[in-house]
Amino acid sequence: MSKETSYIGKVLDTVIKRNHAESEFHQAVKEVLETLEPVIKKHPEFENAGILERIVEPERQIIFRVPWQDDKGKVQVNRAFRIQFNSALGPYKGGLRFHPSVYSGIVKFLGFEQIFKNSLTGLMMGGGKGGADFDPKGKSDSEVMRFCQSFMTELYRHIGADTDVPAGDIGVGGREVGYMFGQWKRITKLFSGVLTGKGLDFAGSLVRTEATGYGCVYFCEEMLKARNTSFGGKTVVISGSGNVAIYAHQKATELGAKVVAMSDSGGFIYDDRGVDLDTVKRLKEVERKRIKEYVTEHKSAKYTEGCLGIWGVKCDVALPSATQNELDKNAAETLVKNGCIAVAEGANMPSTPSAVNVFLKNKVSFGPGKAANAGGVATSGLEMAQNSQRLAWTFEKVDRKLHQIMVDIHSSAMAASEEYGVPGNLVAGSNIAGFIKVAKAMMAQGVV
Ligand code: NDP
Ligand code: 2IT
Repeated sequence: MSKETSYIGKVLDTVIKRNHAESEFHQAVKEVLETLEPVIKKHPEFENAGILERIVEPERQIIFRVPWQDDKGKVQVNRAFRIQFNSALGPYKGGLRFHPSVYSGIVKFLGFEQIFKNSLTGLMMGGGKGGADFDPKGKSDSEVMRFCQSFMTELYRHIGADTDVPAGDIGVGGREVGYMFGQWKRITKLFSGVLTGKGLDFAGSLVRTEATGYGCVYFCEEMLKARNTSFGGKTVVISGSGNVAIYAHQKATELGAKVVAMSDSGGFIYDDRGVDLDTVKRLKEVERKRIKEYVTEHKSAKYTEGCLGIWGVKCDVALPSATQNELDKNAAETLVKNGCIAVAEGANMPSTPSAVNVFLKNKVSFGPGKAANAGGVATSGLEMAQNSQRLAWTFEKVDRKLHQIMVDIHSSAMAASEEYGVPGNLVAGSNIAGFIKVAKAMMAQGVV
């Protein structure tokens, strides 16, 4: 084993020991560190400065109790987290996830990914993430509001427009951000850009709602351009039917593609005439119903129980946009067999490591989440900029900036992949380009 490998190996061992049984965090760290060997070779000063040891250890972790009363008057208790991972490039920035599966391993993996993603955007943002094991599904608006208020009654001590700026993620959308912002404002007497993804009437940014899905498609468009093709006439499969999936569908369709399948945690729909987005938006955004209801309105469409089956639908482009590890090796092999040429991750870490290997080996263009889904947080950064200026930019202006950021991320990841001897490998290229900026900032800021 080379010296570089053993440095990386040692850091990985420590991560596994220190963060016992947090498999998603181990997976995310391993995926990044494995690609950094050529960087450590070129920059031996990083080892002496303990850059890797520091970058895998969150600067601060906050875990707190969230008690709230349900509609029957019964007190419920959830566990909540905010991980302030790395502030080398700016205030901690990253979403909040409300889902029963949330525990420290999930929040840490997401916070770790966020460091490099935020670095790739070129904006002034460090990495953070948070959430709670609260399930908004089946809860009334009042229950969600009481939960959000109790959650913020503790979180407010730790956040601020220049300290830590949360936003949405799974289970946290405009409704939840609104309730949290209201409670934060009430406690602090301030009105500032402490959260992003706010409503358009109270200092939210145009395009933030659409940004992750649009950004993912803009990024994929660059991947397709590099193969001398485009979205025009392509058949697309998108997993999930939440915020990211819906707006990925909208943009891909606008660019001439046909989206034939979407899903939720229950199963997937297939509609060979193209999934009707208005129906999905109404079912998911307004009525908060299950995707299987789609087939009662669209008789020619078919619903299948279980999420994994969606990868069996023949397509040219796949945009996994639901959750981590939702696309495994078998699914990847099926996609390859069916002629899929590009996969761009709308979700965070949706493809398992062996699925990624299948894509890379078979020359499928593969855009990892930390690059392909960076449009959401990038537009959050644009929301912060507008809030600081006390201005609101037009839809066209924000969209143009988002588009340019996605194009730039693609080209810097490509450039890094070439410079470090893995041309075209966007996994390595994104990790390297994101990491180097953070590492250099950490070196310049001393041992902190
Ligand atoms: P939403 O809550 O809006 O939607 C999530 C979608 O994924 C739903 O369709 C949901 O189905 C499905 N899903 C969630 N958990 C599971 C699961 N365990 N198995 C199968 N399906 C599941 O979240 P977003 O669209 O915001 O987030 C989707 C992904 O994108 C996440 O990985 C998130 O981290 C990532 N992301 C989000 C960004 C944003 O700006 N919102 C930015 C960058 C990345 P169901 O309704 O049945 O639960
Ligand atoms: O994973 C992500 O990048 C997000 N959920 C968005 C974070 C943000 O601060 O907008």
